[in-house]
Amino acid sequence: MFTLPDLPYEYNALELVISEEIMRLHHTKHHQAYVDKLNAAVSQVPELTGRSIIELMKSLDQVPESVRTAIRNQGGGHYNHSLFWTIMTPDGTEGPAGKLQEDIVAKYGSFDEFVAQFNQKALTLFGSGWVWLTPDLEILAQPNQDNPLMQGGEEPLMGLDVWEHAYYLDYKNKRDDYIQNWWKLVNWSVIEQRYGK
Ligand code: MN3
Repeated sequence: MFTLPDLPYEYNALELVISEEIMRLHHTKHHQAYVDKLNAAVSQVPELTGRSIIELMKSLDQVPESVRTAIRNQGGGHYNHSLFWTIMTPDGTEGPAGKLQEDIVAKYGSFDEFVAQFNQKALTLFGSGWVWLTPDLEILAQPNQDNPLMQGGEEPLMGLDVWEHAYYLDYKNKRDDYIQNWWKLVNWSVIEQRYGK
């Protein structure tokens, strides 16, 4: 059985950028619902019992068709949000630093250019979805609850939720403001650790 992970901070801790109301709804309602529906789908197929969420994401093509869409959407929702909570922290952190910083600059020319390209993908993603930074430092926009693991990729370093439920109560239709503000919360120490793995 999959369970809802605790947030690594209080619900009101990100209010610089994201209100307590959004955080509570997002975690206790949206993420909880992905967990519940994922468990319901997995319970229909005994052979899937005991598989980790990463294994499920990486082997969707081997999951029986009867539950494949459910596991893609609900399992994706569970994996994506579990990562999302960890890469934010109340006041953000300085960063990135070290090898991650060097490699981002080598690839994009500057950190600001990297942020600009990431923001552009987040702003222009039509409908609901996520923008990811992959371990080879590609910026990837994917619809719905899809993630790079489903395409044979490795675990992303970080991701930004651009579903309206992530920002609408605070930002209404101004996705651009949410995206720009979100960088204030990014926990680069966690992302650097993920990059080092
Ligand atoms: Mn969400």
